[in-house]
Amino acid sequence: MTEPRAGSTAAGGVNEDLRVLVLIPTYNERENLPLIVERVLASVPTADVLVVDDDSPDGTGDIADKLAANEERVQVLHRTAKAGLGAAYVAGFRVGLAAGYDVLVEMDADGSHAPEQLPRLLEAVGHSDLVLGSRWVPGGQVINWPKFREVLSRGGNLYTRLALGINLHDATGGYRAYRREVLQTIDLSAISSQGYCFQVDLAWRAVQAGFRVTEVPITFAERERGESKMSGNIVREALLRVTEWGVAHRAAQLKGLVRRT
Ligand SMILES: Nc1nc2c(ncn2[C@@H]2O[C@H](COP(=O)(O)OP(=O)(O)OP(=O)(O)O)[C@@H](O)[C@H]2O)c(=O)[nH]1
Ligand SMILES: [Mg+2]
Repeated sequence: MTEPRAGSTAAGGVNEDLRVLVLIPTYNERENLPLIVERVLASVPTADVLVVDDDSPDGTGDIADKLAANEERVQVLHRTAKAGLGAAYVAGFRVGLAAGYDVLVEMDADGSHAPEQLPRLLEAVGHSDLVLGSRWVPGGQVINWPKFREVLSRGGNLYTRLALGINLHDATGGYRAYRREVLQTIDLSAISSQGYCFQVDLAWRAVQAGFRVTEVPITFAERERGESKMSGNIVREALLRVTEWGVAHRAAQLKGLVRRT
């Protein structure tokens, strides 16, 4: 049998040469974590998992430790206090990069991001640098979402597309796969955004750095157990910062235009 060529894909389209780390940030997800980890391990037999827990008061960190003790593909990063989704991901990215992973995946713990759809993202990351799991492209959908959440998400993404002039339909989504080069290029220490804004921030930096960003349709399901950490502040932060980036971007474009003429 011949060795698989670097960059070749195995059955199902997932490139088995790539080392994949799935980052799962958790804050009070004790009911959800075991099932989501089991589903990831089963869906992509070559992927490892890193749970990033912010000292959840409900003991999610201990549950994560038990999962790690039973399965060598699972690791845990314990952080000392709740510092937000963005900070948890940045810490997880650093660990994953240092450990030499080729692809780093973002996935919520609450079941909204189906691990069974991960092969689709990993197949796409074979020919792009950042793959966004997208609710708002043909084939994408949301299940059990209240209408106001859908309106907020669609509206936020439309605004982002217009403000930044990018052709992305779900820049706020949090189910994605990054090639390590993207995260090595972006200055992670400069990222202070949280929530949805964190997701837009990274996508925007990737686009600006010239990376290929693609979208694949996903089915997003509302969490069934545990509490949401969504808040008005998260929405306000995103609106404000996307506007700032949009204005800065348009000003830079205008300056370039004036200089040329
Ligand atoms: N480590 C860490 N994880 C967090 C923090 N805030 C949220 N998370 C996790 O990030 C993921 C997304 O948070 P959610 O509360 O589901 O936010 P959401 O998906 O916008 O809200 P829902 O749709 O209501 O679920 C979940 O896995 C959370 O446990 C945090 O401060 N630290
Ligand atoms: Mg959620």
